[in-house]
Amino acid sequence: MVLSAADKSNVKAAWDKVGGSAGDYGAEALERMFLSFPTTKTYFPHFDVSHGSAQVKGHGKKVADALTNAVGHMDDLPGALSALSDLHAHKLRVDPVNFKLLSHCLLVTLACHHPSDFTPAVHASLDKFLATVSTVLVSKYR
Ligand code: HNI
Repeated sequence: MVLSAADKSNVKAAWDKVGGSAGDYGAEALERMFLSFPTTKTYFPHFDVSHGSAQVKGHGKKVADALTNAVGHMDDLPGALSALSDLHAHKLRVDPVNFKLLSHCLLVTLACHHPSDFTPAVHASLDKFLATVSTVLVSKYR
C-alpha cells in the first residue's frame, strides 16, 4: 500500500487537529479496544485496564507519541518504526490481527472527537496510514 500525496496531507492535517489531545485519544482507543475486543487484554496481564487507569493513560501517550513520530516520517515509516517493529515482533509477539483492532479503535476515537473533519476521504487516508504503520510493525515476524 502506498500513501499518496493527498493521503499524507490528510493525515498531517488530521493529526495537527488532534494536537495536545493525542495522549488522551491514545488512551481512549486502548480502552475501546480492551472493551470491544477483550482478547486484546491478554497482552496486558500486568495492566489495570479499568476506566481511568493510570497505566492505560501512560500507554496511550506512548502509542500516540509513536504515531506522532510516524506522521512526521511518512516517507520512511520502516526507518522511523524500526525499533518498535523489533519490539512488537520479537519481544511482545503481538498477533498481527490485533493491529486491525487497535487501528479501528483509533479511527472511532478520532471520528468521535472530530466529526466534521472526519470526511470519507480523511477516513480513508487515516485508515491507509494506520494500515501502513501496522504493516511495518508486523514486518519482522518472518
Ligand atoms: Ni504496542 C508497547 C506502539 C499496537 C501491545 N507499543 C508499545 C510501546 C509503543 C507502542 C510506543 C512502548 C515501547 C517502549 O516502551 O519502548 N503499539 C504501538 C503502536 C501500535 C501498537 C504505534 C499500532 C498502531 N501494541 C499494539 C497492539 C498490541 C500492542 C495491537 C496488542 C494488542 N505494545 C503492546 C504491549 C506493549 C507495547 C503489550 C508493552 C506494554 C508495557 O508497558 O508492558
